[in-house]
Amino acid sequence: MKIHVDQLGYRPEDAKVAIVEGIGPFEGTFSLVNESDSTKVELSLILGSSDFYSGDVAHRLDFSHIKTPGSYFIEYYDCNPPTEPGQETYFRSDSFEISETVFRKAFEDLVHMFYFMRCGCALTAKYAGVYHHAACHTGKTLRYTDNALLPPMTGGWHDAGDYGRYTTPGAVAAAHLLYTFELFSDKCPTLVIPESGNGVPDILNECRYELEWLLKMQAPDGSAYHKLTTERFAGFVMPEEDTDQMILYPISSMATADLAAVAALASRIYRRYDAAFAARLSAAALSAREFLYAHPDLIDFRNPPGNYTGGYWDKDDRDERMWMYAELYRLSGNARDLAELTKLAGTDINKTALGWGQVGGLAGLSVLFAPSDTFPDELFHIFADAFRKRADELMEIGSQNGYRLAMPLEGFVWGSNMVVMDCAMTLLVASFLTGNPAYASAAEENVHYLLGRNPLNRSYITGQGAHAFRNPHNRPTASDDVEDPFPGLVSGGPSARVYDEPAKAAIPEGTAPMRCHLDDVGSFSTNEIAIYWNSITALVFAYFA
Ligand code: 9MR
Ligand code: ZN
Repeated sequence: MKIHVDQLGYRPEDAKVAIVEGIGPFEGTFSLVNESDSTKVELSLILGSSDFYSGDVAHRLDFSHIKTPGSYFIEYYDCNPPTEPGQETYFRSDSFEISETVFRKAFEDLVHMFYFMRCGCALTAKYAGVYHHAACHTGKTLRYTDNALLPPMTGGWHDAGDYGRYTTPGAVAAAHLLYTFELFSDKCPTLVIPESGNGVPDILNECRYELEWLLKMQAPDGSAYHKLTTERFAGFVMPEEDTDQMILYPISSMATADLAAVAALASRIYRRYDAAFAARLSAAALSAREFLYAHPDLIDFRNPPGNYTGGYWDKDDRDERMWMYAELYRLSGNARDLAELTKLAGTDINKTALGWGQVGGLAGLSVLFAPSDTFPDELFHIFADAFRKRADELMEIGSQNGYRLAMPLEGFVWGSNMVVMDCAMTLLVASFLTGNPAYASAAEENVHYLLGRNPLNRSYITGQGAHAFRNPHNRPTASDDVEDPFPGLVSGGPSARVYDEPAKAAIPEGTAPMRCHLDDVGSFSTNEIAIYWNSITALVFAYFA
């Protein structure tokens, strides 16, 4: 028997559920124990049934009525004497807090993480502490298409556990953070980064580091190169020791549209802090759009022979274009952008997804949170209906799920935690649209899942909770001399199909999806980190912080 809780805890006014995993019978007593004064409140078990996602028989303890801030845990005394030697009769959960600010530090760490991902500059001890390292990836750039040797294209964030820099996921990660700022500016943390104190909110200082690099990824004709990486992934070395040739791979229409969209979004946000930067962003957005006007067909990207870094292959660029038209219309009010947006929104493209490959939901955020006279009502309703419909499906799934996870089974792919957070954000948008707090409450259940209320009793954010994962597939973590990974890293999460050797060896075929995770540095398909997994998590956590 195990008692799973959110290892950070719960906010006083919110629903509070712990999950009890086990077959029973449960003839003993469950209590919520206040750690400061050892007072106990008895809790009654709500029996559940067997749950396919986890393979568990999962029950619930609901202590939503307890609202007093403090440290707590849940315990269980079995009233029957042990029937065999060594049999346990006492169980307890991890400790957790009830506090209004229980998620604030996690949110800060999730945003601070991007500083540690910076490429092309030294991370000094002043800002990076024990995780300091020398400047990396400062060599010249070889352009794939013509073998031209170009000046170094430094800057931006490393994508993930590898040291590649890729335009589409980079643009999406920056966009998540920019929308975080737009929607929750009052919650965005002050960080300790080199730019701190310059009068610009730190989340924007951090985003600018990526945006400056993204601008370098634009070709003179307005198109955007798909990625800048070495031919193959580096070994497990520190970034400054990865000195292989950086190659600028060909353009794609996805990269071009994403760059246009994020540049337009950024231009509107930075305008009041730095007009010149906003103008550069706006010019980049407009020229990328011109390029795509002239090239209406998909410009695909596949790794050329001999290249083995991430592909970020995406066979459909309509969602990227839809997002671009939404942001460009907000930037320039151009009638053609509205017409193109309306046309695409009328098709069956996914309008709620917020990941690197499907960005229809980013178009949704752009439309739904615009000043009310920006877009025609009809268009607003197309996106609003899509979010509401999807949120209703997710609510239903969450209410059936043993661990209250509002995510369909298909979500257990490589990077499932991104899907967990994507679903949470869909629910938050529905809550905003309808004023119905039940959606936000369902979204929070996904936060609890991420923070340890899951069958593995594992917090999927480093440094947060009693049993946070510790061995990310992340090159600096594996090659520095520091025991702990830096805080605020989100693990990719369980994947129903695993692709790496350690996970294949450790996770038997047929294991329930929620249990297909291995906290091992070699498990790139379940335990890597990535900027766009962190950024979507930051967006959701901002709401609860
Ligand atoms: O996040 C990506 C995931 O959705 C894909 O299934 C997977 C395989 O193509 O690739 C993931 O992205 C990786 C990228 O290709 C290279 N850098 C590390 C990324 C995270 O694992
Ligand atoms: Zn680097």
